[in-house]
Amino acid sequence: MTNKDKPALTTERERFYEKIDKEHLAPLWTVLSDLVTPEPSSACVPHLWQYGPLKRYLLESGGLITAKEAERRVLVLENPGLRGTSKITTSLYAGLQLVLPGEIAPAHRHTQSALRFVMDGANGHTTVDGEKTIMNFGDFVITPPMAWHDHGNQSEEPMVWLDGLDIPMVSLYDASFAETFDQDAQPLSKGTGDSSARFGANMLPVDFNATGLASPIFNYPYARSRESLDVMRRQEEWDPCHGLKLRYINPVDGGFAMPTIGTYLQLLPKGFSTAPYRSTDATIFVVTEGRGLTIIDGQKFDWGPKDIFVVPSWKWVTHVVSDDAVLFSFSDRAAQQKLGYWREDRQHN
Ligand code: GTQ
Repeated sequence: MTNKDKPALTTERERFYEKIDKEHLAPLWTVLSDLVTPEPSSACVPHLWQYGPLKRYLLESGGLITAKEAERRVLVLENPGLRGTSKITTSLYAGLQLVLPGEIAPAHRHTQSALRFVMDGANGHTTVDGEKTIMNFGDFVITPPMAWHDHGNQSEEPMVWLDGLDIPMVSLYDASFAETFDQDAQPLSKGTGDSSARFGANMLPVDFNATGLASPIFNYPYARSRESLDVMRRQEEWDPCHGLKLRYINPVDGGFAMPTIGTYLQLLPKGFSTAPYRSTDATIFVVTEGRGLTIIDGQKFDWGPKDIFVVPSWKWVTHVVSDDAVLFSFSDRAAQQKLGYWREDRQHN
């Protein structure tokens, strides 16, 4: 489809539109070029949140409301182009969650898939369907659709993590269900580490049959993913657009860890500049280590540890790295690939 001009508005046409409007009808030809665009056209804009102020506001919210009263004490990262919609991109929600020492964010479950990426603190926990996992900096933890989950913090320090959920996708389909559990913390039915023992050692229980689309591993510890990047680095095989980039997988089928959200960890060495890249999956990046800047659609964003930035769909992106950097990222690529929408484009030789 080309970018045609819209048909002119004549008095006669206008009168017709008014007439059919009363019958809940509308002419396609006045809106077609906005509906079916020649390439992605999004209200989502590039943006960066510095971690310092984010954490200060989050701790301040800790003095205003408990995790229990809030159910989830979270500051939502709202894309400046999508204010009032609780979206960081058109299809994704992100927020920073605080659990103070001794608190519990009570058990509930919902259709929406959630990821946690731990930003601050150590030895917090999440319990997912009867199994507790301990959360430390950089750990990537998932909550599959309709899995019971509650969060707690038995450490002495505040726990802060980034939540990423497919809330806008579930809303698009009007498919949301949610329930609360009748106790704050659900009972434990499995030992800590059970899932990673069964599914995280490059083995699967004999006769295992997957029941859902989400990975049966629900904690991907940073220590292990980080070590993989360090060992891979010795080969000096850098992708021009991504440096070294790994995808978190569901070990059952090699697919994405989550049904709708793709998650990644990448290493970019000091002095590296990535070749321009764009893709249809708007992406949220979390700087886990290092410093640099990212140019998104010509706009420059300087970043340091724990800063969070968003790259909209189909905008050219280049990272320029001043100190060895590790970036965690997530997007709706898992959904787009399942639906056959996803595209990418690279500028390099
Ligand atoms: O931890 O279950 O940021 O249900 C938003 C909705 C976190 C959670 C959020 C949620 C959760």
